[in-house]
Amino acid sequence: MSKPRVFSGVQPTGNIHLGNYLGALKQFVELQNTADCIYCIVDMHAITVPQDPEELKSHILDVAALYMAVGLDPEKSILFVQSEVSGHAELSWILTCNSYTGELSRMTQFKAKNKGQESAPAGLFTYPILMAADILLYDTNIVPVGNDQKQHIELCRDIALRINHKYGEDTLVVPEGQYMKEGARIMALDDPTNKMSKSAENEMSRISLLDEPAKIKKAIMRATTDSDAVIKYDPENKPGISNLLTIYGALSDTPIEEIEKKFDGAGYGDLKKELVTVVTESLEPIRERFNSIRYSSELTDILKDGAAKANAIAEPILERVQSRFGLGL
Ligand code: AQP
Repeated sequence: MSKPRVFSGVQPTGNIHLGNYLGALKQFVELQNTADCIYCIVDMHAITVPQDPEELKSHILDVAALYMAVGLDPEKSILFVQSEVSGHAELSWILTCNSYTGELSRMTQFKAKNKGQESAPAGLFTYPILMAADILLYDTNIVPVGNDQKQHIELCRDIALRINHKYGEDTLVVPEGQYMKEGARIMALDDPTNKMSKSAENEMSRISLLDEPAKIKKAIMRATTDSDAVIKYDPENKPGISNLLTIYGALSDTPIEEIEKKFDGAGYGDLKKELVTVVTESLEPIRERFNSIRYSSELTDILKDGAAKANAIAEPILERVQSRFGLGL
């Protein structure tokens, strides 16, 4: 039996944080040994909000180097930049013509990002269609993502099923989302009712994989908790402490009950101090590998080679879809 095809991506909108790592990238690395993996740096998604061109270029290479620093191996996985493969935009248009404005306006991420403004870029509205195109362009079976993307994965499936119903059941492969048991949603340190995010204004709300130990310490020691002083996993009533326990457990591969036992009767300060050590020690080797990869001349060669491989897979799939629609000669 052939290996399942895996596709996922990260936006180059800033440095990858613990949420991206624990929700998505950890799965990317694990899947490399059992699946046929394609991992993308989705730069076209990044421009749904204004980006400084120089910064965007540099963030693309940062994310690529971070992919490899966390363990993605270009010998095992295809690593490339989305805008280097034109099929993403081409398939996206076909899917746009088969999506409904009603379903797009129900996307919670759109509602959160556009804030009801008439002047919000239309790309923010159609973003989930481009994401569906990214996935469907490679006949993907599995999409490893954080659970903030669940709604977008469901939309992708709906669009694929709708097109298959109309143009033939084998027009598109209908993918499944895959979510981590722990770490599927890491919350912001300053407000544990919101997810940790690259673009949040407060730097202390997140820990980026490249943060220095002093910044890590400051962000964790300041993390919002509660006044009840019991170290217990209870996301509904104790979202701050539960988030810290999730990060601790996921980075140290320790079940949460074991951490609760370890800190039974201890104070929040004790948990935070030890979490600083766990996070710092986990991120140090990643930072070191990043520094050796980021400025090596090989990085762009790896991405160019990845784009050529991705394009070779995408082209016949796009042609198949175009022909079902009667497009072209
Ligand atoms: N807080 C999170 N917890 C778990 N997983 C998360 N992901 C994002 N935030 C969390 C997962 O990381 C992958 C890459 O995300 P993305 O860069 O494509 O976009 P995003 O979901 O919009 O992430 P950010 O960090 O919040 O970026 P900005 O601020 O630019 O919008 C995805 O699999 C996502 O689920």
